[in-house]
Amino acid sequence: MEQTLINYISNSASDPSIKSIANKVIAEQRISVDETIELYEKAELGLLAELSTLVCTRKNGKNVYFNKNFHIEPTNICVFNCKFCSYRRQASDPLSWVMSVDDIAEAAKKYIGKDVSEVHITGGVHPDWDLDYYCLIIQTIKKVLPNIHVKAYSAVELEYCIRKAKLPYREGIRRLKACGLGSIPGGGAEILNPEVREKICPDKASAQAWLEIHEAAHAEGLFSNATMLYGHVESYRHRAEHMDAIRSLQDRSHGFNCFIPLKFRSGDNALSYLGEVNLTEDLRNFAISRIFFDNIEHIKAYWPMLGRENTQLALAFGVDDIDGTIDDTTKIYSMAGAEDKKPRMTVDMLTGIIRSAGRIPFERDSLYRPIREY
Ligand code: V47
Ligand code: SF4
Repeated sequence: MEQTLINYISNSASDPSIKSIANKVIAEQRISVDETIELYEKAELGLLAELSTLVCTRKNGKNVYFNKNFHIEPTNICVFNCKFCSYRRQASDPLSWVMSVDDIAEAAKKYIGKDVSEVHITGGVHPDWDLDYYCLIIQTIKKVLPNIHVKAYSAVELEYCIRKAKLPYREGIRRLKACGLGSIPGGGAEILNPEVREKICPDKASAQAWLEIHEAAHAEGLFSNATMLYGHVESYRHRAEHMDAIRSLQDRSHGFNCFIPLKFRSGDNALSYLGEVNLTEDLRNFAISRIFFDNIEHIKAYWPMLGRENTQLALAFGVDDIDGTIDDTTKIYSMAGAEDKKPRMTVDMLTGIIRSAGRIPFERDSLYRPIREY
């Protein structure tokens, strides 16, 4: 594999600086922010496929991971007003919802006796909720499904409820962990740059707060994910610096399980006029993130957002994780214009996508421990 790649590079017409970056990747050396921008601007798509597959194979062999999960989105009422959000509603809007503790228990009861290992909980930031309520949601689910792994609350939800409780981040996270919190999803990162946040999500947790929350979680022994919302007003430098902030934190804390590029979907939000980037840009972005993160083991393509066929294509651009079955339990992307209005995949569908891309399907748990090869 590596010899083929070296031949490919020496025969290709890539410009000299791209060749030298490629040689660094082959030699397992870290690439810089400026080199990352060069890849975004100039690298050929085929070269990015080869390099990202090399990095992916070194880390994960031919394995592609998925899990058996469902989502609970407890409310779409939110104190914040992100311009890319198609999901948030005012309390007076008929399309708003709020789940009571009983509703949460009912949602969890549907999974009693079913083969699921994870619940992913995230949603709007409700003005009346506090840390105790966030704890109660987790306790309610754990009472119904004692063995389920609870991956819950973006850093935005955590920052809000812990600040409201006037606690240090670590103490707030300790309390949630004591109630059964198992890990933290990657949402709310968007682009970790103050000027970009001012344009797309001016009022919610700052870039610094997002990083501090994840650092606090890692210090408390919880793993987490990191996302990047791309394809709106950001530049390639913003993307590279965003990834650099996450890579630097990972050097210190070692708590990120995976990196998840999220394509901005333009349906029905205040940034709809921007449109969407094309598939080539998505694939380039997956590949470059795989090449960039020498210290994060997994790159996830989130299929409800990207679509099933494009998710399969992404497996040739550094992706080794396609999230899970979801079971029609998320609205964030269907409300933002994703084609799949009922996001649900059976294990047969997930493993079929992986196998027909020439890879090995592996069910994992939420901490990426392999459960079973299919
Ligand atoms: O932070 C919101 C994104 C995120 C839009 O950790 C949008 O395993 C595109 O973080 N177009 C929340 N994206 C979801 C999230 C997530 C999803 C799947 C898996 C994991 C994980 C985490 O959704 C938000 C924001 O970046 N988002 N609106 C939109 N119009
Ligand atoms: Fe609220 Fe999240 Fe939507 Fe922002 S993206 S408005 S924080 S629900």
